[in-house]
Amino acid sequence: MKFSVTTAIDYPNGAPHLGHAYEKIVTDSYARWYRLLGNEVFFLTGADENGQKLVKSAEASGLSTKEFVDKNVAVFKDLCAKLNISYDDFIRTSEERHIKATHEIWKILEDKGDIYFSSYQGHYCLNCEAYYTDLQAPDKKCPEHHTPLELVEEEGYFLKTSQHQAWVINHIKSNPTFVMPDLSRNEIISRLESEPMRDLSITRPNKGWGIPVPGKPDFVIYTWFDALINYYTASTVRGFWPNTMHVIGRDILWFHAVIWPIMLHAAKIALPSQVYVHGMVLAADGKKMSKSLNNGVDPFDVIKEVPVDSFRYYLLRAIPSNSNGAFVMEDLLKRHQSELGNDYGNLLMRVVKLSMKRISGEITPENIKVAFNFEPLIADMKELMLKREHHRTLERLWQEVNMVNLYINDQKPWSVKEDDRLFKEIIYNGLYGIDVISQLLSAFLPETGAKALASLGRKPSVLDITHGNYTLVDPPVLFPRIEPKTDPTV
Ligand code: ME8
Repeated sequence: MKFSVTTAIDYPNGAPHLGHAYEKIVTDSYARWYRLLGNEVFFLTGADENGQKLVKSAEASGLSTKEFVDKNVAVFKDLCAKLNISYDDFIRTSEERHIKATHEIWKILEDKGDIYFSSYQGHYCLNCEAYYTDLQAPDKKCPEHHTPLELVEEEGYFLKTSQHQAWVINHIKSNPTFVMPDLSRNEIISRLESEPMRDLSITRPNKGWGIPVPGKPDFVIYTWFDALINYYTASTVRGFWPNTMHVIGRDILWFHAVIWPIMLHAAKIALPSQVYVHGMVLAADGKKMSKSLNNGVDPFDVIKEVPVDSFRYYLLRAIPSNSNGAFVMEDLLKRHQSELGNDYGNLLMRVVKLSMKRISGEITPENIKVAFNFEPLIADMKELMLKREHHRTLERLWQEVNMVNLYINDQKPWSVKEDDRLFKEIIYNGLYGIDVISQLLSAFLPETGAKALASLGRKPSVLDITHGNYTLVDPPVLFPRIEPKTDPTV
């Protein structure tokens, strides 16, 4: 299957925060999972550079907008590298390829009569780069940021979104996996059914930043209109549109589940297959992370304290895939110690070491009575990933880690003194368990999977559960004991 998976493209108006790290890790795991199963995957991420708020933040920093954006994008890319994010393309919306594609879609919609000139009055949040209706913000405060909305009155160009309201409701209702999970699907249906849509204002006065409207240099294209097009720009040339899963946070659901499908539908372009909405990572106190509350966590600080895979594991397993969850450093350290270090790391260490001590580093499956069948595990994991429940997928995998541990504890290979055949059988089964588990784990914890497989003489590739030979080498300590040194709360 050819399949593409995307993150939202981030606003580079500061350093990346924990929410950005979370979304990239989640998306990366889906990309790696589908690659592991032998699919051809295109993983896209990038930066959203045309918003007016970037101009404002750049002014405050003393840099030109271009310098400011370039500097921050480099930090986002550095974070991706440190987190082992296996993206195939990083699109920046200041790039020529994106500007060209945006102009093409603008022209298609204009030629079809879907764009018209008019004036508008509405309440705007610069942080969201979005208008809010009276129903959404009766107190004229942004429901996301709780800051006063600005009354904006402008002339400009509009997209006839309102005429597609019934169509989009029908599309979401008749495609149950188009918006996942159900909580988000229901939220969007209820919003769509609660008030008539207004046409979308898709330009701003040109103040020197953004993509100019073709043939109308006094205007730039509204940042959300151009930003959404990034997915199509980058995926199409690689032959990956439209079998696409968009991974986004709740705060930008409306744009992905309503505006984007309408833009595509109006332009007669095929729709992506899914919008999967993850929850928000909250501060340890359960509140939204914010500079003013001083409760934010810097992902760079966390990975100075713990192995990157402990960070990935914690975010993937401890934060439910379908709701918000708090980031608690002590919980991360606990899981690092017990689930990763004791359950998984020690299993690898003791089976490989014991084998290397008693028999040669080469071990083959001849005359072995097989102890494990991993087919049901793989079927369960596939189903859970399809339901976009990655936290439960890891939970399920850990049942198997525990089962292999139990097998080794019950069989006590260290006390099988005389019988070399039995010793070899127990060890082989243990290694086979570690092999399959590590292959499956490599989708979520790529560094760990690769290191564990290397100590069995194998390389991560497409999932292969046939019984083969193992050439053992000394395993590394994957999850060393950690005493918390500094407080990563910033
Ligand atoms: O919204 N926990 O960019 P962005 C989890 N440029 N996810 C979070 C989060 C948190 N605490 N905070 C933010 C934008 N996110 C637009 C997207 S796409 C065409 C344009 C998620 O930098 C957020 O929900 O504000 C979004 O999916 C992503 O981070 C980028 O947010």
